[in-house]
Amino acid sequence: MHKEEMKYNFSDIIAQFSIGADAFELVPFGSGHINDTYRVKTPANGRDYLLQKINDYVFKDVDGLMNNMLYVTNHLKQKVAKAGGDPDKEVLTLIPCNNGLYYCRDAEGGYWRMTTFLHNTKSYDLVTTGNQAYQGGMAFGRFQYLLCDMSAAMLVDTIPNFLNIEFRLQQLADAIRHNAAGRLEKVKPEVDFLLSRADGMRDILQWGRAGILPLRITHNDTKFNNILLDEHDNIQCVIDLDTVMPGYVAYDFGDAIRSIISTAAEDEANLDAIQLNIPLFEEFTKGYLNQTISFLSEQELKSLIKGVLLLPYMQAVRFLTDYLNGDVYYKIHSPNHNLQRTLAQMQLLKMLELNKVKLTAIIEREWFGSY
Ligand code: ADP
Ligand code: GN1
Ligand code: MG
Repeated sequence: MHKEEMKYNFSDIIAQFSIGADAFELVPFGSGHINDTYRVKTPANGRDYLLQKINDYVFKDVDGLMNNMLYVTNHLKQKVAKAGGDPDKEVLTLIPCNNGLYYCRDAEGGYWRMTTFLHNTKSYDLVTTGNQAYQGGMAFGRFQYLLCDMSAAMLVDTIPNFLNIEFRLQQLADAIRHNAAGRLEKVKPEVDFLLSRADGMRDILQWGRAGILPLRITHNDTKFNNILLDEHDNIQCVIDLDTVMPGYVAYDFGDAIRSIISTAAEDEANLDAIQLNIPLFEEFTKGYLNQTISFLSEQELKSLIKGVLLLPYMQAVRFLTDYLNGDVYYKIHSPNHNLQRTLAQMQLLKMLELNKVKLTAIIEREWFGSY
């Protein structure tokens, strides 16, 4: 465990959750950029749990966030049970605290929550097989399907304007103006590249405002490692529900493709290694449409390709903004990590732009094939 983590009194924190176990073993877990995650093993009752310190710099309304998570998991559990599935395995289960809530505070005011640990599952940072991609499409498509009858009014925006590109561009403009970390000179070409594309990236937002696209409940962080697959690489559970809130389906489609179509990691330093794996795109699209064809409108279908270009673009804007601000948002593992991430996302965007016609044709073919 890092020195930084030694400062938490884990015994006191874990004692606040109703798990009936004193002795535990704690292992830092996962590769997320936002929360701190630990696997808690409790030899006494033989169960494992997942403990998370919620990043309250990123999520200002933890109470609202946890209410969302409870509504969403309850709704999903009911639907999964109705369909004959196993809600304990296919949906996250929150552990209540002694205070009657589903989160507790530590002595420093930090926020913690716990879920059951789902055994024999895997999450992948990089997709390698067609089946994984297909299962990913099924997982996020089914997630949207199961929530499409839940009222969006039930949920708060856990991060206001989270995937609003105009807001993200405004944040970039502010970061450029303040130049807080003194890094602006170094990233002029990247700033120019991103600003030159800004106008073409507003379509989804404009279609939404014009009522052409419906606001649905979406996941909004559909990186492939936010799905747990079982030991046979079949979908088991969609995780990381912090950003589930009203959104457009193209956001989920585009962000998932961002992590599925690239042959390299999100922060790959060797830009030549970032190529498109189009067969994986095809498989994801098949799985996604298999689950969503019954409720998507034609206009939503047309928006999917826009999401494919928008999400890597928005991610580059967000990474560059954080780089200019001095790395205050995402966890970084090297001094220029946010810049490296920006460059990788820009490279991915260039490859996607070159292949836009081909990718659009695949979506349309799979759409008509699904009827
Ligand atoms: P972050 O917001 O930091 O990305 P996640 O909620 O995605 O946090 O969790 C981080 C990682 O922990 C996931 O990528 C996954 O590997 C693992 N994980 C999360 N929840 C569970 C669970 N209930 N059971 C098993 N593993 C889990
Ligand atoms: C963050 O928590 P994690 O690593 O799943 C971020 C996403 C980004 C992603 C980029 C709340 O997700 O929006 O797409 O990093 N989550 C938040 O890897 O900002
Ligand atoms: Mg995650």
